[in-house]
Amino acid sequence: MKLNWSDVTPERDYLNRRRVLAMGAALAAAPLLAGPARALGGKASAYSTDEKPNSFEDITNYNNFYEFGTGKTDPAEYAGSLKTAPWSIKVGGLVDKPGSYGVEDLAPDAALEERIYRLRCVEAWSMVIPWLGVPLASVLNKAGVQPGAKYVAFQTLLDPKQMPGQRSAIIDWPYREGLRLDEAMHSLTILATGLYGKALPNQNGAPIRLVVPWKYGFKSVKSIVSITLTDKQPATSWQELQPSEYGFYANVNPQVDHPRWSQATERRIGAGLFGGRQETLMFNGYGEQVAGLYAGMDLRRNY
Ligand SMILES: Nc1nc2c(c(=O)[nH]1)N[C@H]1C(S)=C(S)[C@@H](COP(=O)(O)O)O[C@H]1N2
Ligand SMILES: [Mo]
Repeated sequence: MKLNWSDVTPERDYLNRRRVLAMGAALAAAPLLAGPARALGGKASAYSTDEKPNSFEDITNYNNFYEFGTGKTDPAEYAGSLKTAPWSIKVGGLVDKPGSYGVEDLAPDAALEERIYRLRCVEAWSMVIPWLGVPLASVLNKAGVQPGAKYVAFQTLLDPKQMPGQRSAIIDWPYREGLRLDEAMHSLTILATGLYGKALPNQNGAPIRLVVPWKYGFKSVKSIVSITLTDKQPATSWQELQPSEYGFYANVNPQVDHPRWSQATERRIGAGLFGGRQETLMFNGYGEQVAGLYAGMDLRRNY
């Protein structure tokens, strides 16, 4: 089976020829996702930005994945040994059909969509990443959300043998995150299983991770093993660690500074030494789609 880059890059010419050739080699070496490429059918998603995506090299070599170390290049160096197949995700709590699901059950290849999203880390750097994924809503609807459910809680794998970072108590492992149900059901919220047209590299949260583009990156929990519907706001790792710095909502907001640095601007990875900083946008530029979720809420208090 051979896939051309043009097959997975509908109407987009964001890569130079050298990169296309490099990707061709990468595609030949990695498990292919022919389904999604065809499913894209030459149409770019209405949800995608037309900003230039970061290079595959940047996206896979500058990461936050504390399970493999706190350095930006640690995940690329150490996450390779994570065993991502077989992998099951426990869906439970207030759902009609609780159970253990395979990645393929939750995000079938044929259902994958490309979403080119900005990612804004709370540390004030950013990237543009072409994800492949399915709306989280499609997964929750399959499980059958019960009327009492108000929040969704997520957990990363806990396995210090495979995840050496978990042998240090930086975080109360496993990494836990959560969303309000309406945030989880929003069409921008996806579970990603790939990027740049192929399976997710381990350092980016293989085999399946959350992507919530209007929130700081730490909300987008990697290598998920459980999804639980609850009636109470779940405890989350960063909020638990330092509640004065990391809130439950963590919406990107240039007007609310981190106690130790400004959030008004950001450094786009790959922009080069003289690329300068760019202004951070409210809700990371997704305000038109998501501001309504927070109508009447004090975003300074609910940071
Ligand atoms: N399990 C887990 N998920 C995680 C993290 C982590 O350390 N562990 N880091 C978060 C942070 S701070 C960011 S910015 C994004 C980075 O995603 P990327 O490395 O794919 O760009 O992942 C988030 N998800
Ligand atoms: Mo982050």
